[in-house]
Amino acid sequence: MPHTENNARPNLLFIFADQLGSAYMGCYGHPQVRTPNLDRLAAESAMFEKAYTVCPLCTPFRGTLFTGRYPVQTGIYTNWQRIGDNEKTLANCFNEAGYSTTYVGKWHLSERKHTTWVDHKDRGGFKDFVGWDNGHARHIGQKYFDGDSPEELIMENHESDDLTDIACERLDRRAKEDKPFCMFVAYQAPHPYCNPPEEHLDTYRDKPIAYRPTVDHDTKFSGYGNLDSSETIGVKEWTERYFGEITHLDAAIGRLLEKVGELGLDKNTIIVFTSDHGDMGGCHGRFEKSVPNEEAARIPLFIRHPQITGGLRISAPASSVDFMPTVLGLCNLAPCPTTEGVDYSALILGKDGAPERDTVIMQLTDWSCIVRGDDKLTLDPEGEQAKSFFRLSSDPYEESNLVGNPDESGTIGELTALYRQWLADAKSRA
Ligand SMILES: [Ca+2]
Repeated sequence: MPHTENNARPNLLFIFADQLGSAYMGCYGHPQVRTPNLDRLAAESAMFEKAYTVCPLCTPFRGTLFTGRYPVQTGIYTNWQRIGDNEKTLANCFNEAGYSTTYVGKWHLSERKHTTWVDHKDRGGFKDFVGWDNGHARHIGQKYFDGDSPEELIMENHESDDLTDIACERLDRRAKEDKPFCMFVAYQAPHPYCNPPEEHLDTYRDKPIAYRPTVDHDTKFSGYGNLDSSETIGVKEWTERYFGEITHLDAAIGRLLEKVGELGLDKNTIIVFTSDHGDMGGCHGRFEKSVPNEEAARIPLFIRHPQITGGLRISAPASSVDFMPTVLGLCNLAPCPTTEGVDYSALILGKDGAPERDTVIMQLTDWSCIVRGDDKLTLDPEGEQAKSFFRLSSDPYEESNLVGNPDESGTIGELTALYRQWLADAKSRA
């Protein structure tokens, strides 16, 4: 019997992008980037208006996603680290509850620095695994590995298309099984260097671009995805390619969502869409991530639940540390005692007295950040020195650093104390 009936054990399809900031999506207000399929999914979902990654970098994001714990607790602060053997993972919880667990796509959560087979011990507990560890290849000719075979396979087409085919084939398999599934699909798009098909590049090429106001047009991009080290591209070409890659990703995800409907899985499948972090896109003179700026730190987050009709907008802030407790809650699984985040399932389902977080914490090796409402304070990792303070309500593009402004010293002191208390508590639970 296919597991499509509405019951207490819904399926989970968790789709996430790599380097897609919410600032670059139609449903989050971008005036130009076309994301019609994701916009539709957002309109049918509980959409978080303000979601932050816990850490704007691949591996630490993934370390938190699959443990529900902060970098200071997992020790995963940088790329090329693995989940510790003593951590209880999201897939462990779903396996114990009788779900099948499937991972499709880019993993990037081990100590290997090249595109390789992912060893069983590094798979975070996922039982069916098709993907690869790390590796960027201009999205064309991506290597991957299927299941238990170390045989190297190559994606013949654009990776977003072939990955969607693989995910659809896995959905076919899961739909025939007599148990619920937990399936993650991790796209590498729109991680630069972007290489979208011509039709999507043409949507933006040589058109007037709606840049964010802080873009520095002299910024140069280099170094990723087989670009020669001497080769650089400017903001205009970078942006055309990035926007095209996002629109192509949107089309691919549209196809995946269609498959869910064709198989009749939409009646009992929770669908999550998010990303690990964003990209600066030339703002303040830089590309890439690893900084607390909104362009890099704010991520899309929407969750379509069979019980949500007509969509829901959630203004409470969310962090990627909340993802694990929230999906466990939505699937009616027991909470995992080691997770740190807020279980937002009650809020998503409109229950009274549902918990919400007041502050969001971000961490990286050389900075930490606390956001409360529209106040955003960045500090050194131990919280001893303020680096920047912005009031996003009046300064959404973070142009006026208020550290040193005597009018703000009270708020900065208060947020610093909150951060230090949080850090002490988090360390005590590490
Ligand atoms: Ca990433």
